[in-house]
Amino acid sequence: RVSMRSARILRQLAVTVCKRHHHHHHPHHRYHHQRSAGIIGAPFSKGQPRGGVERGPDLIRAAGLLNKLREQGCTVKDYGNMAFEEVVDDEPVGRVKCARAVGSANKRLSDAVQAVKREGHTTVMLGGDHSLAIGSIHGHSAAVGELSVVWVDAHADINTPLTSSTGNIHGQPMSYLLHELQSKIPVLPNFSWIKPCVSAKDLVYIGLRDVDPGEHYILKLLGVKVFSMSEVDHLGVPRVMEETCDYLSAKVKKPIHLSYDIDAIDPSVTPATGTPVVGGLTYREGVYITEHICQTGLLSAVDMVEVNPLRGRTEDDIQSTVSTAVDLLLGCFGRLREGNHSSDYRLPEP
Ligand SMILES: *[C@@H]1O[C@H](CO)[C@@H](O)[C@H](O)[C@H]1NC(C)=O
Ligand SMILES: *[C@@H]1O[C@H](CO)[C@@H](O)[C@H](O)[C@H]1NC(C)=O
Ligand SMILES: [Mn+2]
Repeated sequence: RVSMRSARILRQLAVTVCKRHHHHHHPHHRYHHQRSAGIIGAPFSKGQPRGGVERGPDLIRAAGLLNKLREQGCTVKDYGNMAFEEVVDDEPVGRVKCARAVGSANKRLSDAVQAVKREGHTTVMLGGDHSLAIGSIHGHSAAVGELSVVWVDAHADINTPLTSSTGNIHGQPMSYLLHELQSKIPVLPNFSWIKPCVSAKDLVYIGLRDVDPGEHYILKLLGVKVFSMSEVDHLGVPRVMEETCDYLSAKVKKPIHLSYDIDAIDPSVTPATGTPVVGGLTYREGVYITEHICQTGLLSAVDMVEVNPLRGRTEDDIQSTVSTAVDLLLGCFGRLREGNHSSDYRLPEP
């Protein structure tokens, strides 16, 4: 088994070789897999009760995401915002709220993600609430096969419709996607298209600090790899990331789906979100996670969810939340905090 460190060195070598090629042969193929972003806006909020989160995609774009990605050498194609079906009479099914709207929206999103993956991009799904991970991960897997999922969040979002105390589907997406939980999922309207596509052993959580009893039971039952904030405190984020990537690539290196909930970051930095929880990741820890995942060369899809301007008390709250979301996405596409210069840079002579 190749350790992540040697994998990284191999990758750096590959990059050097590619750079040489770049001048002579293949100008368009350098870093293609991680340097081409297909942006999908998903202004959807019915997975939870608070309005405002549907404004996430436009705010993140307005903060300059596309230009900043291009400035760092990334090809960007913006597929715009999706339109979702209006569902009337979306009565609760048991405790589950807005099942029809959530099911229908995620079906569309899954189809969109499949199409964008087939065009060769790393998909960037701008939410919207975290129920959208159902369609995003489903579509990603339908296009590329088995995945590793890295879920960065204050919450595990793994309630089943029957363990959930709120009935909000943004707290349940992983339960619909995991093979191991299928016998525990009741029939819901507009959910019949979902085929479970993730194995518990291919899932890693980072940043958990608000886990419901049923969720905690499920995580232990399935033996899911979890780096809660206690592990982050104990090990530090660099070690957490080494262990995450070693764990996920122990056998085969699968494409990585990074599902990033902005509430993973501490609310002192990202307050404009629906369910903030104290004691989160620092800005630097949050960015480090994206840098490390980018360096694996395996990042194939990213979700950035739960940015909600109506939950910020001040303009600064909103600005800090949105610009952090942008920086996390830049980290996913190779931004270097150490700085950067072009290979033909020359110092000016006096
Ligand atoms: C580094 O700088 C060069 C030249 O400005 C640019 O083309 C390249 O994309 C940059 N790389 C990153 C990772 O920012
Ligand atoms: C979702 O449910 C609504 C209402 O029952 C129905 O009109 C619609 O066609 C369904 N959509 C999908 C994609 O299943
Ligand atoms: Mn979440």
